[in-house]
Order: sequence, then C-alpha cells, then structure tokens
Amino acid sequence: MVHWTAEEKHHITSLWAKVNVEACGSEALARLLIVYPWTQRFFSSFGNLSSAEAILHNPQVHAHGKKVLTSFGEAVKNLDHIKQTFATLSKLHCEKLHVDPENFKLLGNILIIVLASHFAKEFTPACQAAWQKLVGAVAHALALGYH
Ligand code: HEG
Repeated sequence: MVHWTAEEKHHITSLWAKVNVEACGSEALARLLIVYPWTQRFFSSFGNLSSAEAILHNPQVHAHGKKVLTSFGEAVKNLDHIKQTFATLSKLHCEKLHVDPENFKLLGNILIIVLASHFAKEFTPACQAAWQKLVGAVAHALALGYH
C-alpha cells in the first residue's frame, strides 16, 4: 500500500477540490491523443481525430476525458485503497479494451502538465511531488490486473 503523509494528502485533496473534471479531463485526453498519436487507435469509434483542432473540439473526446478524470477522482477519495479501487477497471482495460498499461503513465504525466497550467501558482514543487506520486499509484493499480 502506498503511504501518504498528511502534507501529501492535503496537497492532493485541496487541489482536487478546485479541479473542473470536464475541462481538465477533456484537455488531458485531447493532449494525450495529440502528443502520442498512436493512442488514437483505442478510440477509432470517436469520429474525427484527424488534427489537433479536431481532437480538441471532438465531443466524444470531451465526454470520455470527463469520464476518465471522474474515475481518477475515486483515487483521491480512496487514497489508502487505490489498488482495490481500480481492480475492476484494470481487468476491463486488459481483457476487453487491450490498452497497453504504459499508456496509464503517459496520461498521468499529461494530467500533471494540465494541472500545472491550470493552477500555476498553487502547483508548487511539493504539490507536484504529491500528484506525481498519485498518478504513479493509479497507473500501477490499473496495471495490476494485467496478465
Ligand atoms: Mg480508460 C473506458 C477510466 C486511462 C482507454 N476508462 C474507461 C472507462 C473508465 C476509464 C471509467 C469506462 C469503463 C466502463 O465503460 O465501464 N481510463 C480510466 C482511468 C484511466 C484510464 C481512471 C487512467 C487514469 N483509458 C486510459 C488510457 C487509455 C484508455 C490511458 C488509452 C490510451 N478507456 C479506454 C478506452 C475505453 C475506456 C478505449 C472505452 C471507451 C469507449 O469505447 O467508450
């Protein structure tokens, strides 16, 4: 189990309280698809992904980005039980969606960049360190159901 100091928990929960999951989630997924274009292969049913502009304005990317970041929020609410929280989703990504778990790390780092740009002042190095630890723990938990 990942151990969190009181300070880390504070950095995570206080920033999360200000996060707009729709804005940040859609931006994070859009950036993932633009920066790492091979990730588009998982979203072939999402319509037009032919340019950065198309991706940024694609309603299905927005909706799915919101869904993913909302789900990520379960980690914030369950910091001491992250593995259990993502056990079912991990199996789904492995067995049904066939998503390479390396992509969870890529998305986590993209999320860090989105948070840094939305919360420049509050995203201090200590806050970033707590969030890096969180995105790492979520990526690890999502990879555990792979076989
Ligand atoms: Mg995944 C579906 C969460 C990263 C590709 N993802 C989902 C769903 C959730 C979720 C909650 C809906 C599950 C359902 O319908 O029951 N995803 C989730 C989290 C994270 C993540 C929390 C990482 C933080 N997903 C992720 C990455 C990729 C991916 C990195 C691919 C690059 N997810 C993916 C696909 C689907 C989901 C292709 C199905 C989309 C659809 O067709 O609706």
